[in-house]
Amino acid sequence: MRKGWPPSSRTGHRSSVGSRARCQHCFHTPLFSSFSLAFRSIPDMNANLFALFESRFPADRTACCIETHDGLYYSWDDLDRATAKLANLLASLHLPEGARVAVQVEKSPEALFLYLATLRAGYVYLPLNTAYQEAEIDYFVGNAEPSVVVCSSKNFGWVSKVAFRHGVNHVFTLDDDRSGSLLSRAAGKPDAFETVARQDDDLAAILYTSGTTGRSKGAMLTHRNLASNAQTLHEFWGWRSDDVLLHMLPIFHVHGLFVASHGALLAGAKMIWAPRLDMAQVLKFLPRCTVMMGVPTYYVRMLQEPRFDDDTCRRMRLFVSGSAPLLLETFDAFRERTGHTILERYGMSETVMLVSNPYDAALGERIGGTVGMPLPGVSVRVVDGEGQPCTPGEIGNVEVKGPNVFKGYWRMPEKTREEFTEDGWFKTGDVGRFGGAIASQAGERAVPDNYLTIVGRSKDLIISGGYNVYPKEIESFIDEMPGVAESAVIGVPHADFGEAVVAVVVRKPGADIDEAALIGTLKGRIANFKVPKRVHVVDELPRNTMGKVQKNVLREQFAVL
Ligand code: MCA
Ligand code: AMP
Repeated sequence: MRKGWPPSSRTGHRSSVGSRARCQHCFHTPLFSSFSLAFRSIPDMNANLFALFESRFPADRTACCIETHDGLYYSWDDLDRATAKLANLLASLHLPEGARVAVQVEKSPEALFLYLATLRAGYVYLPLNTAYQEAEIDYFVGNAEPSVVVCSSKNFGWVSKVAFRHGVNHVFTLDDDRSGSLLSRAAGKPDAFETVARQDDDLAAILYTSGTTGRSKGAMLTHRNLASNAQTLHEFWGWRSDDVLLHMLPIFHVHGLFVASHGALLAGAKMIWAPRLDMAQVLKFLPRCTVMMGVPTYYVRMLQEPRFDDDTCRRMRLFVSGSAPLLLETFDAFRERTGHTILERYGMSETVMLVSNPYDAALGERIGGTVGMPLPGVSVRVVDGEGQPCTPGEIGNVEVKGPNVFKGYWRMPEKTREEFTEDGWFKTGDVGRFGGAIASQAGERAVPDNYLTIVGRSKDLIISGGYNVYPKEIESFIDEMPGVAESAVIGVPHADFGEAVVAVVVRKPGADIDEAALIGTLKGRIANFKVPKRVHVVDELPRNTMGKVQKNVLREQFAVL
């Protein structure tokens, strides 16, 4: 393994951060020992999430914090200095209070450092899916009005145009090979930085979640939301300093950026960092790991790999699944193959994690098909259409309250009000029940009354491979296409992605609609995971007496891809 922090750095060698033809690891200037003494006292009074992480850095800062799939090694010292340099760069830009830093880059340790540096400098992080294309980025930048945009060099041409059009003054590049203008500019900055003081209620991040109607909404998450959830999960999932996390998730969503990374950072545990789900790397790295997190597709694909077995998992203590429903058959097959019981949990961009199956057997067993019990400090209820609590076994709307629940939608006070009840519960849009029974191959089994089962969604949402797709957004793109009278977008079962996006299109009289051409056009306009895998052309859409499209009828009719 190549040492991320070259010995020359210890003798005070300085280099320009991020240049390609240099030493393996780029952030190094002399140690500031007095600085470490000064900032250690901050966590007591500073609600900045980064201050919490700092307070948990291991005593041995030379220990490995991140090992990459291609053999790089980053110590906790490296993380400290890299984030300090980047925070100093951000601070030198004299951004306004609460400035947003919008980031659409490939996964790399430096991308994680940029997130942490944004927190450290007191600004607000806005991660963007790498699959988003120009129309999508244009909306996010226009809506969030970031002060800084960071993109990969291959996209600089179009992203910078979008950013400048919206008045952004600072556009940097960051690539997954430690190159780009962001690191070059940070290279000359000091590698010490006093973490900016933040209040509990100050914004730490904005995560865009697509809307059932209209455009995406930015969920505003505070330092308290993230810190409280990270601490709760730390306890509830029994994180340890000798854990090794296999991190294969993308880092532009709650699951990979917050749940997985925060867990390791708070525990002072090591991460093995891979850019994406890759079976060869699972087989190579998992035997050295103790924790892994994934969306259900990860577990489906692991089971498809014949060489994946109990020996691959010999050091593992915890597999976590979430972001989409884990099929009971996957849960059972995984246990049978590996002897490990996947822990399924349930979360949202607006609430981070709210419910989880237990890690500690004293609290109960992990029950497949359920998402477990409300996390400590989080209140969850299931209510009927009138807002009255449902009895155990009765299905209703899931609502949540707690320190994890977001502050509201960015610049959408009306939408925020609609999504909360008068007494302050957030309406998740998910439908579920406490208790009741789960049907399994072995017959029905009773579920304890404090376990939640998600049975559906009141919101019109498709979750494909862990990514959310809102039909309305895709329908509006299709409806604008020549020859299209109207469309309905549905999710159908998919063995790999859980659900797949399918479009049902009504053609205008005399028009000819070609499935491949329609898909091709969409691929140029929206993120690939949102593009329908199939398009069916019909004469009319089924409607109920109120004139509403009966998507359940379409889901049945076009269930087979
Ligand atoms: C890729 N494709 C997809 C998806 N991913 N299509 C539908 N749904 C997807 N999720 C497209 C590709 O662009 C390609 O299209 C084709 O499908 C095959 O790609 P493939 O190589 O098989 O895909 P992959 O690169 O292996 O990616 C699949 C994946 C990935 C590993 C499941 O999507 C992934 O990492 N998903 C994780 C999402 C995630 O982190 N969600 C957390 C959200 P073409 O052939 O046309 O080029 S956070 C959240 O939901 C909450 C808060 C929570 O509770 O965690
Ligand atoms: P997001 O908008 O990306 O935050 O996605 C949140 C949604 O993902 C939730 O409202 C649920 O519909 C879904 N979700 C997350 N975890 C689970 C799970 N374990 N089971 C079922 N649905 C889930």
